[in-house]
Amino acid sequence: MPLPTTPTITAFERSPDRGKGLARDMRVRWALEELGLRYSVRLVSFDAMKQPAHVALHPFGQIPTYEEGDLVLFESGSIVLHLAQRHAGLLPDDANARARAITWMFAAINSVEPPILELVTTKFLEGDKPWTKERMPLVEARIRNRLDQLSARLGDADWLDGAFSAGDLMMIAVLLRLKPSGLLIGYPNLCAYVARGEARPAYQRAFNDQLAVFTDIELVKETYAAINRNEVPAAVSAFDPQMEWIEPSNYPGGGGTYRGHAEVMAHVLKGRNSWAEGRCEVEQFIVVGGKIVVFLHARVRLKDHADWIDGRFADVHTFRNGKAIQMRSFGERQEALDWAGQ
Ligand code: GTB
Repeated sequence: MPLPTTPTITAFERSPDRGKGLARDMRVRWALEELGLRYSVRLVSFDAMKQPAHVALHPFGQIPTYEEGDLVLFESGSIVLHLAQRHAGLLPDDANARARAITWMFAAINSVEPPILELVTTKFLEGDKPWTKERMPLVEARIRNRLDQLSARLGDADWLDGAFSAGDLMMIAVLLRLKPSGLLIGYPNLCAYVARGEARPAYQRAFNDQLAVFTDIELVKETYAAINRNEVPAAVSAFDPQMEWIEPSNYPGGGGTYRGHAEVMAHVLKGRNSWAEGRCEVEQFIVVGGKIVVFLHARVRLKDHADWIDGRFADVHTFRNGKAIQMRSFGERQEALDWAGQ
């Protein structure tokens, strides 16, 4: 029997919200966590999002996308609906209740999110325009109108229609975008509704994972930047003192396992000191659980050599509780992905 495919989603390599969970990959992550599904996250830069390879997945050059075997989806609402329809847990079994839950998903993205997006546009994209001061109260009034209606419908219920569903997931994800504006504060039942969503273990896992991307990726980037600058102590200090650094036997020097800062430092210094010139560039980050797979392109000329070594390989950095505890290199990128569990 073929192994089930681990889906891959895309997310910002560097989210403008610095990992506060406001970008739309968060709702997809949350749904995946609610359903107990494994997934990996390919991180894309703003530049990469506009390149043909990404536009082939997402015609508007945005995140999130969703790949599962041959299936490629974009639009966060459609991805969450796909997941909720294929796996039990986010839509009721009863056909009418199911249709109502899907209606709430559409209501979230079609009736509640648009005025919230207008606010974001007015504030951040058109904030310097002369009409902004006059426009803002109109936009806020349109949001309040929707919040009044939603608050009246929710009343003192926990969720919008019976048990928690994909409809609540989408609605809460949309309402969360209002947090920075303070507009929710006048609606105690909506604030409690959003807080109930945020308290769900699946939400917490999704939130912590997307936040970890922001912090852990910065550490990994700094490791390679420090090696390129020939500042090996800075590169190694990003790791836990009990770290392991593992290279395969087909690596220069025969590979090996190095443990702790001192041993790793000596090994990396030896390698780095053999370079006459060159760089090791990160081409792609893929996050699989607590592991960050880094696709690298090294172009290095060794001392006393005229020719350049030009190779593509992969490192996998393992994090536990925000600490980098292991770095394992692979000559083949697919091997690295397999080892990380993708
Ligand atoms: N309708 C699509 C969907 O629901 O999937 C909309 C997708 C979309 O807007 N994606 C945004 C994007 O890729 C990210 S979520 N933007 C880049 C671009 O268009 O070039 C919007 C977003 C971005 C940042 C924050 N933030 O930092 O707070 C919050 C939300």
